[in-house]
Amino acid sequence: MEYHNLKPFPDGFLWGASTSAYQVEGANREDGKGPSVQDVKKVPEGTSELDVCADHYHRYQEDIALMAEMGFKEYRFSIAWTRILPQGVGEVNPKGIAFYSDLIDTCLQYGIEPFVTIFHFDLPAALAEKGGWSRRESVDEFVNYCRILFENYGDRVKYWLTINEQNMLTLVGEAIGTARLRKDVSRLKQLYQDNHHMLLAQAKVMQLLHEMVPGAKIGPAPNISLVYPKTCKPADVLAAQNFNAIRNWLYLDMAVWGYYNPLVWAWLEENNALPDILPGDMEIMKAARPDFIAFNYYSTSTVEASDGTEKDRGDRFGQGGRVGVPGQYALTKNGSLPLTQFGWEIDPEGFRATLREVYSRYHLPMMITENGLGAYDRLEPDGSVHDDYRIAYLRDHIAQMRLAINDGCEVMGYSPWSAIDLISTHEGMVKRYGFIFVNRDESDLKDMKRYRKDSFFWYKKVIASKGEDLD
Ligand code: BGP
Repeated sequence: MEYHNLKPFPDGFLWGASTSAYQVEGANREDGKGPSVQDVKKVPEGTSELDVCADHYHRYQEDIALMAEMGFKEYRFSIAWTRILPQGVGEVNPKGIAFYSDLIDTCLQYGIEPFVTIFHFDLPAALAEKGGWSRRESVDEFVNYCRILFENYGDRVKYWLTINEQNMLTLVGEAIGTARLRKDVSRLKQLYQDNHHMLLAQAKVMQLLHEMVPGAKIGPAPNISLVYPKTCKPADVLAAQNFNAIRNWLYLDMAVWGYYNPLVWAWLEENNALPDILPGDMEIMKAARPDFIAFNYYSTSTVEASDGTEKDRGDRFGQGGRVGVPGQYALTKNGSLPLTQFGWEIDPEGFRATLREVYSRYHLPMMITENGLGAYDRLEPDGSVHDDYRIAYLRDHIAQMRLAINDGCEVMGYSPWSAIDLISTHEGMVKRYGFIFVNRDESDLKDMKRYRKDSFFWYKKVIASKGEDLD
């Protein structure tokens, strides 16, 4: 669809950006914080440890002042479960409560809405030791943690996100350092049992927030991107439907409607991997409803029909996938899309297509909680950083988002990844995403000084013009 007169971004559109605790804060052994699975995992060879990161824990005031200078209307950050409850359950850590309380107040002083992710890949190590999400008790442990958050911050935080990228935790949990595989059940059965517990925990928490803080809003935050068929051969189209169901719709069908996606159900059944569901679980899922759908989008995926020989070799194929699933789909390169310096496909039109598809399936307002470009940025002697490639990526995605709004999609806000440089999930400090450059490298912490990249000034202009001026 083409438009001659574009509608503007809606009033109150939430422009901002995102981070997550274990990637940005550092101070991972300070002030009573307990270890999370991220703190105890072995970081990929040659990449930075997660003990200092961007040192946001000590410098958040300076960082939020810079976000305010860009004109942010919201800041999406995550709360580290192990700052609040060092062992995941039990004793509450007052210093952890105070830290996020101060961070929230700092945002509010600048008129920035805190957009809080409750859980972003950093399960308490103490709970992981016991079996993490594979245990039924994990549901109540998560609800207990959330109750503490709602009691302490519910008076100030209007927007909550349950679980960051639950679909990636299920699809590539090993790559994120979160999945712990048991010996007594198949890999598939365990992953989808864990997934069932997370879905149930999410449903309970959405209801809990609505009871405890009337008016507050909550939603899931999976990584959603449309899956294309490689060709128009019907077998490729069926393969794309399979992966769309496994990668995307399972999570949103459950969060919004409270039922298991039938294609995924049939696949799990065929493989003796159906999760154990207790009486009452499905009623809880059905009764809960999110206020919006948040999702992270980096690029689309492309698949073709499986020839039945794909093997799970444990390596990633782009974001959110391995080689494929025999009998379901085979991942393949798109072939018509440019790549980032780190080999990720770039597909702004796919962003519009994804927004259209999600909205037509679920009819809920959408919040974009991640989108961005990881690159090797260079700090010039005069303190500038010329990241025109990032500006181009963001500009093209914002333009497509505006077209999607004109297509009738309801979009609440845009919170790209990341507000400030931080440690990448897999590729260390050298893979930078931020508007703000942090002067450190993989192992040398240098002076950690903050510098405004070219994208900082550009995004400031975008926000000031309410998305009209993208040049
Ligand atoms: C998302 C995660 C983020 C972030 C981002 C970029 O999947 O929610 O935590 O890491 O991807 O990925 P990477 O750091 O691997 O480049």
